[in-house]
Amino acid sequence: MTTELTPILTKEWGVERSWTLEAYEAADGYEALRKALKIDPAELVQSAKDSGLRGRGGAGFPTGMKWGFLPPPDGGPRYLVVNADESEPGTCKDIPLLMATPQYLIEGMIITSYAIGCHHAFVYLRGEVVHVYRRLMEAVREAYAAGYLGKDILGSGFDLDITVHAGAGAYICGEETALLDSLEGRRGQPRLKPPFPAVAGLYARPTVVNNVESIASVPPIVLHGAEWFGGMGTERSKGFGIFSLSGHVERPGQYEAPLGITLRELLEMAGGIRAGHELKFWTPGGSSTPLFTKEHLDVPLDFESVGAAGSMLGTRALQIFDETVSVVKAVSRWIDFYAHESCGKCTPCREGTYWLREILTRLEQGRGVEGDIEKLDDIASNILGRSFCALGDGATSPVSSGIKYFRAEFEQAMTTPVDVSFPPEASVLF
Ligand code: L3W
Ligand code: SF4
Repeated sequence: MTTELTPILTKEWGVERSWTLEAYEAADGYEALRKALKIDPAELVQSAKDSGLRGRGGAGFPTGMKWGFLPPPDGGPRYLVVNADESEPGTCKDIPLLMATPQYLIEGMIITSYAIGCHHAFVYLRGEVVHVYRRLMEAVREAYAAGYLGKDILGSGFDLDITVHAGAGAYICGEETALLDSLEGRRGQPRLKPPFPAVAGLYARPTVVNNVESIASVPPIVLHGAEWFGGMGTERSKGFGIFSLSGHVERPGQYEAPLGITLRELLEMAGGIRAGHELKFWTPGGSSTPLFTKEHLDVPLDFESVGAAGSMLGTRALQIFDETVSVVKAVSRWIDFYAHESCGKCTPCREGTYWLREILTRLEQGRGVEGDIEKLDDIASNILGRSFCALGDGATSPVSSGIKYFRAEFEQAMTTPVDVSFPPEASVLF
């Protein structure tokens, strides 16, 4: 695996005051916009398609294809909404990106808006991250002052305004249609799809909803070309991505690399598993993706290979756990999260996550009731595929995969409290 073409999005991280417009311009910032404004918008959409860029928010949907789903202009508004509600457990790439180089996102938003014919774009930011909100607001102010936003951008005749909106701290508002409801001032709950946002999104108008990292990837694609981007990664998972490594690694953090890199290679960059310990289990893309074990160290981290190995690439949030962690306890903490964040709209998820939590709580305490493990599996399989949105499906991932790979631990927990069967440092992460 060659990583010599990266880093790209993270290359300026660590540069003094990297978040300022001055620092961004000194590193070729806004060169891509200057180039894009001279290109026909339809050509930019085609170039996004040719690059093979796929959504970086979890689902991996082709970005250029999504832009291409917008119906032809009808004289009314169309919107770009950037999903910056980063909340998937373990995911920590968009927020560091916004803190280090917010202009990357703004430049990407301007180019994307120009390509799709949008004149008012929004960023929906996770509500808890007030420091990021301040940074982004200041970056937007700087971009307006320099003529990159507002009327007649760089003399091109193209106008764009950006509104930054902070949510109120609900995981479900990362689901694109719940996000749109929340942005419209309603309680954030998923909408029935279709219609997809591309047809009827914000204020029932055609809307593109893209993740922060997807849009930040647009300026380098415009600057260096679709072929350059497609030259990295694998045949169907092209380009680079930010992998967030957390947990029991020597140097946790964000590692940017071409898609298709393996955990073994990433661990080499991150100094390995903490000294004296060994890998036990990990998530390839946040807690909504089925767990992997040390058997999966060499699975290429691209959409296809991770899928073929029984999980999902998701947000590339690699949460790493060594042998001191109880799988039952980890799964139980994740289910606490899903039960708390379930929006309550549909029965399988609302009731199912409640019952998963009840059973896992008693297993953690060594108070299992005969048939509990089978019930966990049964509840999970009744949530999966029957929920209104991906949150319900995601909640089943740690449960089903935890039992699949570590059934003996669940059986032990029927009669032995987890804290007795694991050493004290087991609570390092939970
Ligand atoms: C128009 C069609 N548009 C699909 C669009 C759709 C959406 C995108 C992907 O879930 C996953 C989930 C989490 N015409 C279309 C169309 N689209 N068909 O394509 O859609 P979809 O439904 O496949 O996925 P989704 O509902 O967006 C996202 C997983 O990501 N996840 C990540 C969570 C991430 C966070 C975070 O903190 N960043 O919460 C983790 O695994 O489980 O499977 O735009 O409109 N015919
Ligand atoms: Fe709400 Fe869960 Fe149903 Fe999604 S799956 S609509 S979060 S109750």
